[in-house]
Amino acid sequence: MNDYTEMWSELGLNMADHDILMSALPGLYQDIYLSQTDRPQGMQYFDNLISELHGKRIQELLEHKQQGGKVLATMCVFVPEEIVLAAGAVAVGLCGGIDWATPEVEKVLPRNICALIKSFMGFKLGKVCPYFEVADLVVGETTCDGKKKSFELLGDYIPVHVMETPQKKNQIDYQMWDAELQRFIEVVEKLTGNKITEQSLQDGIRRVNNKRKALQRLSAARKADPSPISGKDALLIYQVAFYDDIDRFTAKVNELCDELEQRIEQTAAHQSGKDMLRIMVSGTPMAIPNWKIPHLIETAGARIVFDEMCTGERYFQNLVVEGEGKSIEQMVSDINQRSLQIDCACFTPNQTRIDKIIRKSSEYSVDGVIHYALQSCDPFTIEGFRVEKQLKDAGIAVMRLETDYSQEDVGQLQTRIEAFLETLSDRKEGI
Ligand code: BJ8
Repeated sequence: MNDYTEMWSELGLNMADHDILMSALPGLYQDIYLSQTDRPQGMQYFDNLISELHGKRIQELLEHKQQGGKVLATMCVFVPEEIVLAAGAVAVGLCGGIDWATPEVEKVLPRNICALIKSFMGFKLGKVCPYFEVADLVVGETTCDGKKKSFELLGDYIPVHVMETPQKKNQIDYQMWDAELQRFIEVVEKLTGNKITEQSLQDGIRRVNNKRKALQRLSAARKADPSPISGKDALLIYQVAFYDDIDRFTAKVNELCDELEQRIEQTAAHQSGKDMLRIMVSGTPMAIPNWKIPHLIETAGARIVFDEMCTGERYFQNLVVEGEGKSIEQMVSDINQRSLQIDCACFTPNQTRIDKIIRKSSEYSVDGVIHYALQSCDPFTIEGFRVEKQLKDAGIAVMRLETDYSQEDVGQLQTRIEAFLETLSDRKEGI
């Protein structure tokens, strides 16, 4: 492995704590990922990315900055990457999948706030995340109250621009979001010093759509029975999608899909996913390295075939309508239309999400749905009740789990997941 010590030190990371963080990752990755058998060859690229999580990509971002480029850090799929690219900047998603610097965080945030928010705050306060240190601007949003208020605090440590996101799928919120997108163009142009043109926005839309199309292709491959890739591997790809170089990532996902499609054609040649229960996971996004629930599900012998999360289908399910000769206003409206199809629990009402879970359960021949919410995440925890009721009414087996990033409840979760899978097996066998 390359030595990036000097780079991390120049970025001002807390080197002792960063060492502790990075020394935990290889063991965790070995246990959760590399111990899997019959993985597609194409996963090698993504394994390398994880082993270089704070290395090569950070180096690339620094090179981009040396050439005058800017880096914007984001935490939500509402933030339009198309506009960032159109101004010649790069968007990177900030992780928030592990507890960090909790005592420091709890000096500025309440204890019972969701783990994702505490985590990103901890990464900044603890100075262990090079993506935070490389970023010129954090683009926050008002999706949920916890994030909205936390971005105010985060603004004490790094420049933050907060976008007011729609809460309802109606004309008023459409117009409000349109104005927010226009304002975002101004912010990005000012930061980068680059004017967004019709051509550059059209290119940005095309590049992000290509990434989404590759991810849609991956998702389509998982429909096959047996599914040719583990849910954990698919999740990793969805997580990496937020920070890898967009065009290289798209090409690598397409290469992997070539392999998966071949696997599907030659089912007998791979054992991956054979005779396993097929599970959908739905709920709060899972940021790197939050692999706890998928690992428990798949070690219990089931296979996740669909992720109804923002680290999953919500990220790429719809494309921005493309077309030649459009004005910037028309393209912004296209981006807007797509945003209003995201079915985040921050919307009210959000029936389209439940309808989609029911529809996809059938399309992906799912045996059961595990609804996952981070503790203290009001939008997803509350919506979980409705999801459970309507799925049960539709005859779909469902279990709701609430957890955080600690390992303390692993035994309890394992027991519940195994019991749920047992009921699914009995149901399948008609017992
Ligand atoms: S579009 S899901 S990425 S907001 S877990 S911080 S909701 S209290 S992450 Fe999300 Fe955008 Fe929606 Fe997707 Fe708040 Fe819940 Fe915490 Fe959450």
